[in-house]
This record gives sequence, structure tokens and C-alpha cells, in this order.
Amino acid sequence: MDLQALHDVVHTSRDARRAQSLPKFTPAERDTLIKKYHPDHREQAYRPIMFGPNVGDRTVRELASILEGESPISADLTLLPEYSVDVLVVGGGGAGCAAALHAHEAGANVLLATKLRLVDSNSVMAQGGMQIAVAPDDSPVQHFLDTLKGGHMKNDHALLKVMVEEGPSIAKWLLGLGVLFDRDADGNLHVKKGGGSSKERLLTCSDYTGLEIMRVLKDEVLNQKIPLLEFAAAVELLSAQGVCTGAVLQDLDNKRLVVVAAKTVILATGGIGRLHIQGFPTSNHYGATGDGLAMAYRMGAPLVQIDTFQYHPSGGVYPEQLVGALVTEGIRSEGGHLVNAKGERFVNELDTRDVVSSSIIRECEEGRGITSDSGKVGVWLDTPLLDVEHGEGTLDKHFPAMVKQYERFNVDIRKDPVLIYPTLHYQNGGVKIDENSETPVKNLFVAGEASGGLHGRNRLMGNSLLDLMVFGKRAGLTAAARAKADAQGPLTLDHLARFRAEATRHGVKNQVASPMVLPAYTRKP
Ligand code: MEZ
Repeated sequence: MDLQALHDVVHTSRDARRAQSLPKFTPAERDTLIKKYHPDHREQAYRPIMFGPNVGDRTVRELASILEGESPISADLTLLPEYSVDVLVVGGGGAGCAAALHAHEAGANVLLATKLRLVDSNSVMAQGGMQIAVAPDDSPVQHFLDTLKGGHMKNDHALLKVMVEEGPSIAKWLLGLGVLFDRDADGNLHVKKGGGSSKERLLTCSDYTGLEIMRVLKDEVLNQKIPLLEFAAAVELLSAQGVCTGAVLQDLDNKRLVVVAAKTVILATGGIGRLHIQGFPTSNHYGATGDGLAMAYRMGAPLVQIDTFQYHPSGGVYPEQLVGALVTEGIRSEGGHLVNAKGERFVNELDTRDVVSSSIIRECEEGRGITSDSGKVGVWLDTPLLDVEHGEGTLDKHFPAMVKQYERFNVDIRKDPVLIYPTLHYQNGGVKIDENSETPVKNLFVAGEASGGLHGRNRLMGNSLLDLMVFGKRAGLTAAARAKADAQGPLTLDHLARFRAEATRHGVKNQVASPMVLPAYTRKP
């Protein structure tokens, strides 16, 4: 049956749904639901890591291969630096730009290298907002408690305390730079509620919050004339006696290797959605291949919580061009219902993402999903309900990017619901860092999604954008201060020789090329 015919149940079931009471889970029931349906609990998707700092820890097979993979750098590479800097920032998304700007302001000589263009990143694709406790009835303590609960109490308390406490100063910084957050009729910052939050705490720029923030940060990086290398992928770090001393970049245009001597290196390489864990489509940027994790791991930096990933409840299922693309949680925050093939709601749409995703997967596995023309299964997100409930024009006003995105493929989300299914969105864990974003490897910093611990086993909506700004800033400032105090160390590949010897000792064979740099399906020139 074509999808148009299947829409009818969404329109005809509205009155009944308004009267429907939603399941209220006890903590034990939530646990059971997650264990049964969440992709983090599919045993066959996981295996232990064979060697390195996390030897024996379980992670998904795709990530394990990248961590154990083979560096493109040969042991006899001449390590003659083309650049010599205080701070090398790797990555041109939110964490990278924030780190570069703060390090530059602190007087460091900074080089920002990014494998695609400046700002090509998950940050610029963030839609639904940034959590900061600015409302009069809210507080950083409340933000801390919500995040801890959402993360199943597994969050690193020290990192979390820093993030929530520094939130308001980040809002001030971004406003000062010119970010146009939404405001209410009186001109006050307008805040919305995200899933798993007890207060309205999301600062938004319609449904393109990341785009607006990155518009301003990009301008600022260019205005400050921070030296920038685009299409320059970091492929290996450099070290001396266990201390990070630089990196090798690869110019993606001509494959030339570029050696950078750096007193400090900040990896802000983002997530791993393009590894397509367990075959999931992803909401992530094209460059999200976990390069920073692989490089840091080879250098000896341990990773934390790499057995947990976020599958955002609402990824596109139809049309084919939008499979996996993000349909912002903001639509559910404004009251959008999730509806199964029987016209029923089946979960509180603003429960935490792991619970909502598990519930959607349950509906689909138990035969209450809707199958698209291409055979993909999902559930409905009743987008027209927003205009019905809040007045015509609501979707156009609050979700202009989403309306346009679907319009390009002749889907009018004001009239028709959207078919959705969980999409690989975020890696909850990453490289272990301290409160200043430094890893246990001296002078190696990691900021943003590539770092781990802050979000526990389930990140709340909008906490990623704040994470980037807070820990990007801390990485930039600490790296700049460190560079003032320390001399440039020698450039060696000793850590790589150790890593290779360990791989041989453990009998590792058929290593994949690592970092991946671009997804396997990249069109070759
Ligand atoms: O933080 C996020 O992941 C986010 C804001 C996503 C969204 O649904 O818009």
C-alpha cells in the first residue's frame, strides 16, 4: 500500500489519541525495555578489543576494527615540520572553533586543521537547541540532576559539574559574538523543554541552532585570522617519551603528508556515525569517522564508555534521500505524537532518547510499524498536529528548515506525518579527559563528541552543543597556557612502533586502514 493511504490513520486517530493515557514505566520496566530493544544490548554486535589501553573491553565491531587498525604512516617518514605552533587544533566544528578562538585569545600561536571545510561537522547540523540553565526557575544544579538521571547515573560528576556551571557564561559569550537565539515577545531568551529535562532549558535558533552558532564562530575564526588548513586530515600523532608533540596531516587534494610540530594538540574530530554501526543509517556529518579516537588510542589514551551509543528516535525513513537524517526532537517537544500503524501513541515522546528509541523498535519488531515503498519500517511522527494544536503556521515558524528539507522531495509535513525510525546519532563515550579536556597523555587534549564520560550512557538533547563550547574553551585555554610553559619536544613515531609491536604480539591480522578519514562509499576522484 502506498504511504499516502497509510497516513489516514494518523489524521483519523487524533481525538482518540488525545484521550489516551501513556505508559508510565517503573525504573525496572525501563531497564527491561532498554535491555530487550536498544541496539546497545545486541550481544552479537560487540566484541572485546584485542590490545591497547582498553584491551578486553567490549565495543561494537566497527569501532574495534578502527582502534586496532593500521596507520598510513610508515616508520621511515622524515619528520621535518612544515609548521611549528603552540596549539594544533584538529577539527573545524564547534569544539575545534571554540578551542582555536580561546587559545588564540590567550596569545597562543594556533593552527586549525580540518579534513573538509571549516564548519563541516555535526555541530552545524544540530537542530533542536542548546541546554543552558538561564530561566529564573532553573539552576545548574537542576541541569546536573536531569543530565545525571538521563545518563543512568553513569556520568563523570566532575565533568558534568563544570559543564552545567559554565553554561550561563557560554550563553553570554555566544550572545556577545552575535548568535541570534530565539526570544519571546518581551525580548527575553526563549527556552524550550527537551526530552528527559525537568525544566525549559533549550536555547534555540528555530530548528537550525547549530547552523546559527557555527555561522558566528566561523566568522570569528576568519576575522581573527587564525591560520587554517582545509582538506587536511590528521592521520597520526607525534610523540616524545609519551608526550604529544605534534601530528601528521594528509592533504586530501594531493595526498601529500604534512608534518606539524605542536607543543599541544587538541583533537576535536567529532563522532563516528559514518562507521554505520550495526548497519544503522546516521544523522551524522560525512566526516564523522572517529579519526580522533583511533589516533588517541594508538598514542596510549584510554577510552571510556565505548559500549554505548545514541540512536536518536527520529531519523528519516522516507523519502530515500532522507533516510537517517535528523527529524529534530524539537517537534516532539512542541507536542508531536509518535503513532503506530494502529493509530496509537505508545510512549511518552519526551522520555529519554534510549527509552523512546527502544519503544519505536519494539513497535516495529512486534508488527505495529509502517512499511515504506522501499521496504523500510518506521512509525509516524504526527507533524501536522502542531499546526492543528497551536495554529496554522506553527511548523513554518518554528521548523522552517524541516519544512523545506521535506518540501524538496514533495513531502508537505504540514499536511502529512513523517515516517521515522531510530538513527545513529551520537557516541556517548570517547577519549577519557579531565576537567581541562586533557587526556592521560600529556599535551594531548580532546574536546567535544570525541571525548567521553560527561553524558553517561544516554545524552540529553541539547547537551552536546554546550559540551562543545565548555570543553572546547577549556582545552584552548589550558593548551595555550601549557604551550607558554613547555618547550617543543622532539618529533618521533615511537608510540606507533610500540602499537605495531603490540598488534604483532597479539596476532592481529587484516587490519583496516585507520583512521578511515572518509566513509567507504566516498566517490573516488
Ligand atoms: O542535541 C541533540 O542531539 C539535538 C538538539 C538533536 C535534535 O533532535 O534536534
